[in-house]
Amino acid sequence: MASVPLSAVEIQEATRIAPAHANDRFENALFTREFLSVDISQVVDELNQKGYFAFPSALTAEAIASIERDATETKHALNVNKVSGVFSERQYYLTNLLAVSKTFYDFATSPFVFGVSEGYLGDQFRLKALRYYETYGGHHMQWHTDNKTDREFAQIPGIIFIFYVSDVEDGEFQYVEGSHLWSGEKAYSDYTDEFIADNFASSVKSFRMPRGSLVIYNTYGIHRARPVADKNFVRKSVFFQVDSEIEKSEPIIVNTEFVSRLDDRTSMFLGFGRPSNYDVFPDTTLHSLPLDRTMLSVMGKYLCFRLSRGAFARFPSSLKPVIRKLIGK
Ligand SMILES: O=C(O)CCC(=O)C(=O)O
Ligand SMILES: [Fe+2]
Repeated sequence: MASVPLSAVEIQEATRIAPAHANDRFENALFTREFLSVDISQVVDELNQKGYFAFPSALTAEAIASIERDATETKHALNVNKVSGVFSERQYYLTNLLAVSKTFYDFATSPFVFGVSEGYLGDQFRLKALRYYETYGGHHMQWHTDNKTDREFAQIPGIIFIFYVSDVEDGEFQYVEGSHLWSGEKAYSDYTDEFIADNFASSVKSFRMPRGSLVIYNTYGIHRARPVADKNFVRKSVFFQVDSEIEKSEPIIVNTEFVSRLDDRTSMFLGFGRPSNYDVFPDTTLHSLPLDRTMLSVMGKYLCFRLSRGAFARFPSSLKPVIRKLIGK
Protein backbone atom coordinates (compact mmCIF):
# COMPACT_ATOMS: atom_id res chain seq x y z
CA MET A 1 0.00 0.00 0.00
CA ALA A 2 3.00 2.22 0.50
CA SER A 3 3.96 4.50 -2.36
CA VAL A 4 7.25 3.35 -3.89
CA PRO A 5 9.07 2.06 -0.81
CA LEU A 6 12.78 2.93 -0.74
CA SER A 7 15.41 0.19 -0.83
CA ALA A 8 17.25 -0.75 2.39
CA VAL A 9 20.36 1.15 1.23
CA GLU A 10 18.32 4.26 0.40
CA ILE A 11 16.61 4.10 3.78
CA GLN A 12 19.90 3.83 5.62
CA GLU A 13 21.21 6.81 3.64
CA ALA A 14 18.00 8.79 4.36
CA THR A 15 18.34 8.07 8.09
CA ARG A 16 22.01 8.99 8.07
CA ILE A 17 21.23 12.43 6.66
CA ALA A 18 17.91 12.73 8.54
CA PRO A 19 19.19 14.34 11.76
CA ALA A 20 19.03 17.76 10.13
CA HIS A 21 17.33 19.48 13.06
CA ALA A 22 16.90 16.89 15.75
CA ASN A 23 20.10 15.12 16.62
CA ASP A 24 21.37 12.14 18.58
CA ARG A 25 21.25 14.13 21.80
CA PHE A 26 17.44 14.33 21.49
CA GLU A 27 17.06 10.69 20.48
CA ASN A 28 19.28 9.53 23.35
CA ALA A 29 16.95 11.28 25.79
CA LEU A 30 13.82 9.94 24.10
CA PHE A 31 14.60 6.31 23.38
CA THR A 32 15.81 3.35 25.43
CA ARG A 33 19.19 1.83 24.53
CA GLU A 34 17.48 -1.25 23.06
CA PHE A 35 15.27 0.89 20.85
CA LEU A 36 18.13 3.09 19.64
CA SER A 37 19.63 0.06 17.93
CA VAL A 38 16.47 -0.68 15.91
CA ASP A 39 17.14 -0.78 12.20
CA ILE A 40 14.68 1.41 10.25
CA SER A 41 14.69 -0.90 7.23
CA GLN A 42 13.47 -3.71 9.51
CA VAL A 43 10.59 -1.51 10.72
CA VAL A 44 9.65 -0.78 7.10
CA ASP A 45 9.87 -4.49 6.19
CA GLU A 46 7.55 -5.46 9.05
CA LEU A 47 5.09 -2.72 8.11
CA ASN A 48 5.07 -4.05 4.56
CA GLN A 49 4.68 -7.70 5.50
CA LYS A 50 2.53 -7.81 8.65
CA GLY A 51 1.14 -4.28 8.56
CA TYR A 52 2.56 -3.38 11.99
CA PHE A 53 5.74 -3.00 13.99
CA ALA A 54 5.76 -3.15 17.81
CA PHE A 55 8.51 -2.52 20.33
CA PRO A 56 8.06 -2.79 24.14
CA SER A 57 9.57 0.05 26.23
CA ALA A 58 10.81 2.12 23.28
CA LEU A 59 10.59 5.50 25.03
CA THR A 60 12.45 6.27 28.25
CA ALA A 61 10.62 6.64 31.56
CA GLU A 62 11.69 10.31 31.69
CA ALA A 63 10.33 11.07 28.21
CA ILE A 64 6.98 9.45 29.02
CA ALA A 65 6.73 11.25 32.40
CA SER A 66 7.42 14.59 30.75
CA ILE A 67 4.79 14.03 28.01
CA GLU A 68 2.21 12.90 30.56
CA ARG A 69 2.88 15.96 32.75
CA ASP A 70 2.62 18.39 29.83
CA ALA A 71 -0.52 16.72 28.45
CA THR A 72 -2.50 16.65 31.69
CA GLU A 73 -1.56 19.92 33.39
CA THR A 74 -4.80 21.59 32.31
CA LYS A 75 -7.04 18.51 32.28
CA HIS A 76 -9.64 19.94 34.65
CA ALA A 77 -8.98 23.60 34.00
CA LEU A 78 -12.01 25.50 32.73
CA ASN A 79 -11.55 29.02 31.36
CA VAL A 80 -7.79 28.94 32.00
CA ASN A 81 -5.85 30.80 29.33
CA LYS A 82 -3.61 27.87 28.35
CA VAL A 83 -3.78 25.05 25.84
CA SER A 84 -6.19 22.43 27.14
CA GLY A 85 -8.06 19.30 26.08
CA VAL A 86 -11.63 18.02 25.83
CA PHE A 87 -13.69 15.20 27.28
CA SER A 88 -15.68 13.13 24.82
CA GLU A 89 -17.83 10.96 27.11
CA ARG A 90 -15.51 8.04 28.06
CA GLN A 91 -12.32 9.63 26.64
CA TYR A 92 -10.10 12.64 27.28
CA TYR A 93 -8.21 14.19 24.32
CA LEU A 94 -5.47 16.79 24.15
CA THR A 95 -5.02 17.42 20.44
CA ASN A 96 -2.55 20.29 20.62
CA LEU A 97 0.26 18.24 22.10
CA LEU A 98 2.80 19.98 19.84
CA ALA A 99 1.87 23.23 21.56
CA VAL A 100 2.72 21.98 25.06
CA SER A 101 5.26 19.16 24.88
CA LYS A 102 8.80 19.72 23.65
CA THR A 103 9.51 16.04 24.30
CA PHE A 104 6.67 15.01 22.02
CA TYR A 105 7.83 17.53 19.40
CA ASP A 106 11.31 15.97 19.49
CA PHE A 107 9.80 12.52 19.03
CA ALA A 108 7.40 13.45 16.22
CA THR A 109 10.21 15.17 14.28
CA SER A 110 12.92 12.65 15.17
CA PRO A 111 15.21 10.97 12.64
CA PHE A 112 13.38 7.74 13.57
CA VAL A 113 9.89 9.03 12.68
CA PHE A 114 11.15 10.78 9.54
CA GLY A 115 13.18 7.70 8.53
CA VAL A 116 10.21 5.32 8.91
CA SER A 117 7.80 7.74 7.21
CA GLU A 118 10.13 8.31 4.28
CA GLY A 119 11.06 4.64 4.05
CA TYR A 120 7.42 3.59 3.94
CA LEU A 121 5.61 6.47 2.24
CA GLY A 122 8.28 7.97 0.00
CA ASP A 123 9.50 11.56 0.08
CA GLN A 124 6.04 13.20 0.48
CA PHE A 125 4.58 12.79 3.95
CA ARG A 126 2.69 14.98 6.37
CA LEU A 127 1.49 14.86 9.94
CA LYS A 128 -2.27 14.48 9.66
CA ALA A 129 -3.61 14.25 13.21
CA LEU A 130 -2.21 13.80 16.70
CA ARG A 131 -3.42 13.46 20.25
CA TYR A 132 -2.70 12.50 23.81
CA TYR A 133 -5.77 10.56 24.93
CA GLU A 134 -7.10 8.68 27.91
CA THR A 135 -9.66 5.95 27.41
CA TYR A 136 -11.89 4.95 30.33
CA GLY A 137 -13.79 1.72 30.88
CA GLY A 138 -17.12 1.52 29.07
CA HIS A 139 -15.80 3.05 25.85
CA HIS A 140 -16.49 0.85 22.82
CA MET A 141 -14.35 1.20 19.70
CA GLN A 142 -15.38 -0.95 16.78
CA TRP A 143 -12.95 -2.64 14.38
CA HIS A 144 -11.98 -0.13 11.69
CA THR A 145 -9.28 1.14 9.36
CA ASP A 146 -7.82 4.66 9.52
CA ASN A 147 -7.55 5.29 5.76
CA LYS A 148 -10.27 7.91 5.77
CA THR A 149 -10.58 11.67 5.74
CA ASP A 150 -12.57 13.56 8.38
CA ARG A 151 -15.70 12.57 6.40
CA GLU A 152 -15.20 9.45 4.29
CA PHE A 153 -13.20 6.41 3.22
CA ALA A 154 -10.07 7.42 1.25
CA GLN A 155 -7.23 5.76 -0.66
CA ILE A 156 -4.34 7.57 1.02
CA PRO A 157 -1.28 5.53 2.12
CA GLY A 158 -0.40 6.30 5.71
CA ILE A 159 0.94 5.06 9.01
CA ILE A 160 -0.02 5.58 12.63
CA PHE A 161 2.31 5.75 15.61
CA ILE A 162 0.82 4.89 19.02
CA PHE A 163 2.80 4.80 22.24
CA TYR A 164 1.51 3.87 25.66
CA VAL A 165 1.72 6.41 28.49
CA SER A 166 0.40 3.89 31.04
CA ASP A 167 1.08 0.17 31.44
CA VAL A 168 -1.45 -1.54 29.19
CA GLU A 169 -2.60 -4.90 30.56
CA ASP A 170 -6.13 -4.53 29.29
CA GLY A 171 -7.91 -2.41 26.66
CA GLU A 172 -4.86 -2.87 24.46
CA PHE A 173 -4.43 -2.06 20.79
CA GLN A 174 -5.35 -4.99 18.50
CA TYR A 175 -4.55 -5.45 14.82
CA VAL A 176 -5.60 -8.02 12.21
CA GLU A 177 -2.25 -9.10 10.81
CA GLY A 178 -2.05 -8.78 7.02
CA SER A 179 -5.38 -6.92 6.72
CA HIS A 180 -3.57 -3.91 5.18
CA LEU A 181 -3.08 -6.08 2.07
CA TRP A 182 -6.78 -6.56 1.29
CA SER A 183 -8.92 -4.01 3.19
CA GLY A 184 -8.37 -1.41 0.43
CA GLU A 185 -10.50 -3.54 -1.91
CA LYS A 186 -13.50 -2.66 0.23
CA ALA A 187 -14.90 0.85 0.10
CA TYR A 188 -15.58 1.16 3.82
CA SER A 189 -13.70 1.46 7.08
CA ASP A 190 -15.82 -0.22 9.75
CA TYR A 191 -16.09 -3.96 10.49
CA THR A 192 -18.36 -5.75 12.96
CA ASP A 193 -17.06 -7.78 15.92
CA GLU A 194 -18.80 -10.84 14.41
CA PHE A 195 -17.08 -10.46 11.03
CA ILE A 196 -13.63 -10.37 12.67
CA ALA A 197 -14.42 -13.18 15.15
CA ASP A 198 -15.82 -15.44 12.41
CA ASN A 199 -13.13 -14.83 9.79
CA PHE A 200 -9.91 -13.55 11.36
CA ALA A 201 -9.77 -14.62 15.00
CA SER A 202 -6.41 -16.34 14.50
CA SER A 203 -4.86 -13.27 12.81
CA VAL A 204 -5.71 -10.84 15.63
CA LYS A 205 -2.54 -9.59 17.36
CA SER A 206 -2.93 -8.02 20.82
CA PHE A 207 -0.39 -5.56 22.18
CA ARG A 208 -0.34 -5.74 25.97
CA MET A 209 2.83 -3.82 26.76
CA PRO A 210 4.30 -1.53 29.42
CA ARG A 211 4.30 2.27 29.51
CA GLY A 212 6.69 3.62 26.83
CA SER A 213 5.94 0.87 24.31
CA LEU A 214 5.45 1.78 20.66
CA VAL A 215 3.27 0.38 17.88
CA ILE A 216 3.37 1.57 14.28
CA TYR A 217 0.79 0.34 11.79
CA ASN A 218 -0.47 0.76 8.27
CA THR A 219 -3.69 2.84 8.20
CA TYR A 220 -5.25 0.22 5.87
CA GLY A 221 -5.01 -2.42 8.59
CA ILE A 222 -8.14 -3.35 10.60
CA HIS A 223 -7.68 -2.58 14.28
CA ARG A 224 -9.30 -1.39 17.49
CA ALA A 225 -8.64 -0.81 21.20
CA ARG A 226 -10.01 -3.89 23.00
CA PRO A 227 -13.13 -2.79 24.91
CA VAL A 228 -13.05 -2.84 28.73
CA ALA A 229 -16.24 -2.86 30.80
CA ASP A 230 -14.71 -1.93 34.20
CA LYS A 231 -15.72 1.72 34.73
CA ASN A 232 -12.55 2.43 36.78
CA PHE A 233 -10.24 1.38 33.95
CA VAL A 234 -7.90 4.03 32.41
CA ARG A 235 -5.54 3.67 29.44
CA LYS A 236 -3.24 6.59 28.51
CA SER A 237 -1.71 6.82 25.04
CA VAL A 238 -0.40 9.11 22.33
CA PHE A 239 -1.48 8.70 18.69
CA PHE A 240 -0.28 10.40 15.55
CA GLN A 241 -0.96 9.77 11.88
CA VAL A 242 1.37 10.50 8.98
CA ASP A 243 0.22 10.09 5.38
CA SER A 244 1.29 10.86 1.86
CA GLU A 245 -1.40 13.47 1.01
CA ILE A 246 0.46 16.66 1.89
CA GLU A 247 -2.29 19.12 0.96
CA LYS A 248 -4.72 18.01 3.69
CA SER A 249 -4.61 17.73 7.45
CA GLU A 250 -6.20 18.70 10.71
CA PRO A 251 -4.87 22.11 11.84
CA ILE A 252 -1.45 21.56 13.47
CA ILE A 253 -0.70 23.99 16.29
CA VAL A 254 2.97 24.13 17.30
CA ASN A 255 4.81 26.07 20.00
CA THR A 256 7.46 27.90 17.95
CA GLU A 257 9.88 27.62 20.87
CA PHE A 258 10.21 23.89 20.13
CA VAL A 259 11.23 24.35 16.49
CA SER A 260 15.00 24.52 16.78
CA ARG A 261 15.60 24.22 13.04
CA LEU A 262 13.05 24.49 10.25
CA ASP A 263 14.34 22.56 7.23
CA ASP A 264 12.20 21.71 4.18
CA ARG A 265 11.28 18.26 5.42
CA THR A 266 10.13 19.47 8.85
CA SER A 267 8.19 22.25 7.16
CA MET A 268 6.45 19.73 4.83
CA PHE A 269 5.80 17.34 7.73
CA LEU A 270 4.20 20.04 9.89
CA GLY A 271 2.29 21.49 6.92
CA PHE A 272 3.66 25.04 6.94
CA GLY A 273 1.66 27.14 4.45
CA ARG A 274 -0.52 24.21 3.34
CA PRO A 275 -4.29 23.72 3.75
CA SER A 276 -5.41 22.20 7.07
CA ASN A 277 -9.13 21.91 6.56
CA TYR A 278 -9.96 18.58 8.19
CA ASP A 279 -12.27 18.82 11.18
CA VAL A 280 -10.43 18.20 14.44
CA PHE A 281 -11.28 14.85 15.98
CA PRO A 282 -13.22 14.37 18.20
CA ASP A 283 -16.07 16.80 17.68
CA THR A 284 -17.17 17.85 21.17
CA THR A 285 -19.44 20.36 22.90
CA LEU A 286 -20.14 21.13 26.55
CA HIS A 287 -22.71 18.31 26.36
CA SER A 288 -19.96 15.68 25.79
CA LEU A 289 -18.37 16.60 29.12
CA PRO A 290 -19.38 13.92 31.64
CA LEU A 291 -20.62 15.19 35.00
CA ASP A 292 -18.54 12.83 37.13
CA ARG A 293 -17.26 13.33 40.68
CA THR A 294 -14.23 15.38 39.57
CA MET A 295 -16.27 17.68 37.36
CA LEU A 296 -18.93 18.08 40.09
CA SER A 297 -16.17 19.18 42.46
CA VAL A 298 -14.74 21.66 39.90
CA MET A 299 -18.21 23.08 39.21
CA GLY A 300 -19.12 23.03 42.91
CA LYS A 301 -16.05 25.10 43.88
CA TYR A 302 -16.78 27.51 41.04
CA LEU A 303 -20.41 27.99 42.14
CA CYS A 304 -19.43 28.48 45.81
CA PHE A 305 -16.82 31.06 44.85
CA ARG A 306 -19.07 33.08 42.52
CA LEU A 307 -22.13 32.99 44.81
CA SER A 308 -20.23 34.02 47.93
CA ARG A 309 -18.45 36.78 46.00
CA GLY A 310 -21.83 38.02 44.75
CA ALA A 311 -23.25 37.95 48.30
CA PHE A 312 -20.20 39.79 49.70
CA ALA A 313 -20.61 42.58 47.12
CA ARG A 314 -24.10 43.25 48.52
CA PHE A 315 -22.94 43.81 52.12
CA PRO A 316 -22.69 47.45 53.36
CA SER A 317 -19.11 48.80 52.94
CA SER A 318 -18.81 49.29 56.71
CA LEU A 319 -19.27 45.53 57.29
CA LYS A 320 -16.83 44.35 54.60
CA PRO A 321 -13.58 44.80 56.63
CA VAL A 322 -15.13 42.80 59.52
CA ILE A 323 -16.16 39.98 57.21
CA ARG A 324 -12.73 40.00 55.53
CA LYS A 325 -11.11 39.68 58.95
CA LEU A 326 -13.46 36.85 59.92
CA ILE A 327 -12.65 34.79 56.81
CA GLY A 328 -8.97 35.74 56.91
CA LYS A 329 -8.78 37.55 53.52
O1 LIG B 1 -6.08 3.46 20.96
C1 LIG B 1 -6.07 2.48 20.23
O2 LIG B 1 -5.70 1.36 20.61
C2 LIG B 1 -6.56 2.60 18.80
C3 LIG B 1 -6.85 4.01 18.42
C4 LIG B 1 -7.46 4.10 17.06
O3 LIG B 1 -7.64 3.15 16.39
C5 LIG B 1 -7.87 5.41 16.52
O4 LIG B 1 -7.87 6.41 17.26
O5 LIG B 1 -8.21 5.46 15.33
FE1 LIG C 1 -7.91 3.69 14.32
